[in-house]
Amino acid sequence: MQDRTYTADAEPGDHVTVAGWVHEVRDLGGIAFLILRDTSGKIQVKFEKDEMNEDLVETGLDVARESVISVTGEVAEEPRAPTGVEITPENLEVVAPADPQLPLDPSEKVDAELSTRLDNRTLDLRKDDVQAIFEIRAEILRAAREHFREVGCTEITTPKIVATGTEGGTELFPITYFGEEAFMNQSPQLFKQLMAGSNLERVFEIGPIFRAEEHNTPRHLNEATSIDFEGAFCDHTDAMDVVEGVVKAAYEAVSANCADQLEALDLADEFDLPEGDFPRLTYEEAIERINATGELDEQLVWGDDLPTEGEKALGADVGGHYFITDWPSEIKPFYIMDHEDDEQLSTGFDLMHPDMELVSGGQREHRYEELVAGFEQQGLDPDQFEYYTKMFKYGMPPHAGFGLGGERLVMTMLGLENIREAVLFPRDRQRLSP
Ligand code: ATP
Ligand code: AMO
Repeated sequence: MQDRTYTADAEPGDHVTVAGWVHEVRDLGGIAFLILRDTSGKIQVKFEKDEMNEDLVETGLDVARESVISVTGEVAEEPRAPTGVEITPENLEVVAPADPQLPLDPSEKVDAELSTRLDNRTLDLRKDDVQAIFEIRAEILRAAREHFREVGCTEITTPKIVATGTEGGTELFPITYFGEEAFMNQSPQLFKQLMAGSNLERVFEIGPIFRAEEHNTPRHLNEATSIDFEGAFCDHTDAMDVVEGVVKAAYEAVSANCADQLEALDLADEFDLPEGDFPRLTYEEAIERINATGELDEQLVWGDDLPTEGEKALGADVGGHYFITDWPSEIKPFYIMDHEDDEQLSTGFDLMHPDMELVSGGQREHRYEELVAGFEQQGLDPDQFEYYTKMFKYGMPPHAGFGLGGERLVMTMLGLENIREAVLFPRDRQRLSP
C-alpha cells in the first residue's frame, strides 16, 4: 500500500499522498476541482488542464463519485479552497472505482429516507453529520468507562445466551441451544448481581441486550446497548449518584472533545451541559405533578405506570434530567428491594430525560428467603433460577445498581428523532439485515 502522508495540518510546500473518496468534481473549463474526502475531512485537488498531463486530468475528471483514489502532489495555500489549501496532483491512481449509480449520494444536501440510509450504512456514514453521531457515541462510551473506573468498578462481560429471562417472559427471544431451549439475554441483571457478591464488589458492563418488544416506536430497539452497574454495600441512592456521574461525565466529554462533531450536527451553539443536581421526585410527587399539568385525559392514581404523554408532560414541567424514586413495589421487578418500613414502596428508581426514560435501577433484594418468595409471586419457578438464588445463601451483601440505555443516552443528548439513528445496524421488527 502506498503511504497516506496527508494530514489535516499539512503545510504549504509539503509533498503528500492523500487517499480517500471522490466527494465531488467541479469542471469550470480551463480549471477543475476534485474534492477528496477522508476521515479527517475534505481536501481540494486542482487540475489546470493546459498545464498538466492529459491522462492524469482525464482520469481525475472521469472518475465516478465515491470512487477511492490516491493522489500525490504538493500542498499549496489557496484561500478559496474549503480548508485553505489545495493539492496540485503529480500522480493519481484509481484504487477502487464506484458504480456511478449510487443508492445514496453522500454529498447530497437533502437527506435520504432512513430505511435507504440503513440499507446502505457504509455510504450513509460518509456524511459528516452521520459520522459525527458515531464518533460522539464512541466518546460517550469512553467517558462512561472512565467514570466507572474512577468510582472503583471493574468491567465485566456476561453471557448473552441464557437459560432464563428476568425482565418479563413475553419479551424473550427463544433460540435452540444444542437441542435445548435457550434465550437471548434481556439484561445482565442476574449475572451482575452475582458479581456484587464476589470480591469484585463493584462492576459495570457495556453490552447488548435483546428484547422481543412488540412495539415499533422511535425509542425501542430489539437489540440495544445497556450500560449496567452493580455495587456491593450500595443502596439505591448510591446507585443514583453513580448514574448521575456517568451521564454528566458523558455530556462533559462530548462538550470538551467533540467540537467538530457538534458543529457537523449543527449543535455547537445549543449543546448545554446538565446543570446542578438532578432533582429526585418521588413517584407520588411525579403523579401529582403530571395530574396538575392537565395534559392527560384521565388523572393518574397510585399504582399506575406512567404513560408516555405523562412522562412528556412532567419532563416539560421539570425541564431537565430528573429521578423518579419510591415506585409502588407492584410495578417494579421482583428483584428490587422494598423500603424497610413500607413493603408497598420499592427502592426502585428511574432516571428520566425530559423526553423519555433513560435508566431503571434500585437496591436489590439480597435476603435469600425474600428473594425466593419474590420469584414465586412473579409466577417464576425459583428452581430454574437456582444457579442465581443459591449464591444468596453464601454471604450476599446489600447491593444496588442500574441499567442505562446507551442509544437513548446518545439520542436524547443529540436530539435525534429516531433511536435507529444511534445504531449502526439497528434491529427492529422489520429489520434483520444488514
Ligand atoms: P482559469 O483561467 O484556468 O479559468 P482561474 O484561476 O482564473 O483559472 P476562474 O475562471 O477565475 O479561474 O475561476 C473560476 C471559479 O473558480 C471562480 O469562482 C473562482 O473564484 C474559483 N476558483 C479559482 N481558483 C480557485 C481555487 N484554487 N480554489 C477555489 N476556487 C477557485
Ligand atoms: P429496564 O428494562 O428499564 O431495566 O432497562 C434499562 C434501560 O435500558 C434501555 N432499554 C432500551 N432501549 C432501547 N430499546 C429497548 N427495547 C430497551 N429496553 C430497555 C432504557 C431503559 O431505561 N435490569 C434492569 C436494570 C437494573 O435494575 O439494573 C433493566 O433492564 O433506557
